[in-house]
Amino acid sequence: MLFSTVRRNLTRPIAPPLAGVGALALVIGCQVAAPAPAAPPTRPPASTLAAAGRVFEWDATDYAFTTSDTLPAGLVTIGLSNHGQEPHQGQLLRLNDGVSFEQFTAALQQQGEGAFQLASAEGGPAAIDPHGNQSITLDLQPGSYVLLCLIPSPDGVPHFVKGMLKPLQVIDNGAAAVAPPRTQGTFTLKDFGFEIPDTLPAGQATYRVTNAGPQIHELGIVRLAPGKVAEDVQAWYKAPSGPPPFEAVGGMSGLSANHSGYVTLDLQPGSYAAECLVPDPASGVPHLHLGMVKAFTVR
Ligand SMILES: [Cu+2]
Repeated sequence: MLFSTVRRNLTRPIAPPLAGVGALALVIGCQVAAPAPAAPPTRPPASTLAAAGRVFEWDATDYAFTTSDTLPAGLVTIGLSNHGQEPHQGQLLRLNDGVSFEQFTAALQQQGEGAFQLASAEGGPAAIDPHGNQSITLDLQPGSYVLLCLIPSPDGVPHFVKGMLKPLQVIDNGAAAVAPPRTQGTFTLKDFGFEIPDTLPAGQATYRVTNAGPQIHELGIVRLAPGKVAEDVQAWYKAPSGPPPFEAVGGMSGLSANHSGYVTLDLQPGSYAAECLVPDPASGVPHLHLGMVKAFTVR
């Protein structure tokens, strides 16, 4: 009963064997985007934050996280490497003041993502396929946090039920603030769409990701298989059969409205899509099917 209850409310209600990104089909050809304005050379957030001891490398396996138990408040960079055989994400939630980890996990078992009302979504590395890695940078407030992976296995059971759920404490250690990473632009998430350029440059670049709300949104990034378009991704989530027509390459996990973070991408040339699999609370329909899928080209 626990599993079925959770599944009914899951982010990925159709329990695809893999999580990734969706993509809408308005792939109106390859729009020739204006060349990116002469942007300053990318400076990954790690360089600034590493000197301040604010870079953390975490590991995901089937089905556990290896992480530090605490994080310093303020800007931190978190890299998540997937050593498993299934895709994994790291979703950070900050528990509302007065809510305990036990209260949250009890609610999670009973209500699935309905439990998110006891917390705020603070981002994290989005779904990455095996052998992948994603780094994000967040400005964390002190408090009690939960790290979890919402992706379901092929058996439909979400990874947080299988062990990918752990408490973390974010502690104000009085350290001096560090400068935020330099970015090459901002991606905006909203009900229901992505404001992302049609073309992004290949190679490493850092972008600010902000959620204009009002619902929780994520930025999942998938690389489309040869010949596949965004509609193929949507269709696969509606009726998953066979391997997905894409590879999950990261992005930013769920952010509550008016929350922001930084995602550092290192994309190869190709066809991609951004997707949001967070369900609409009223209908349970993933945002992917409500307009939150956008194809883009990396060149
Ligand atoms: Cu969304």
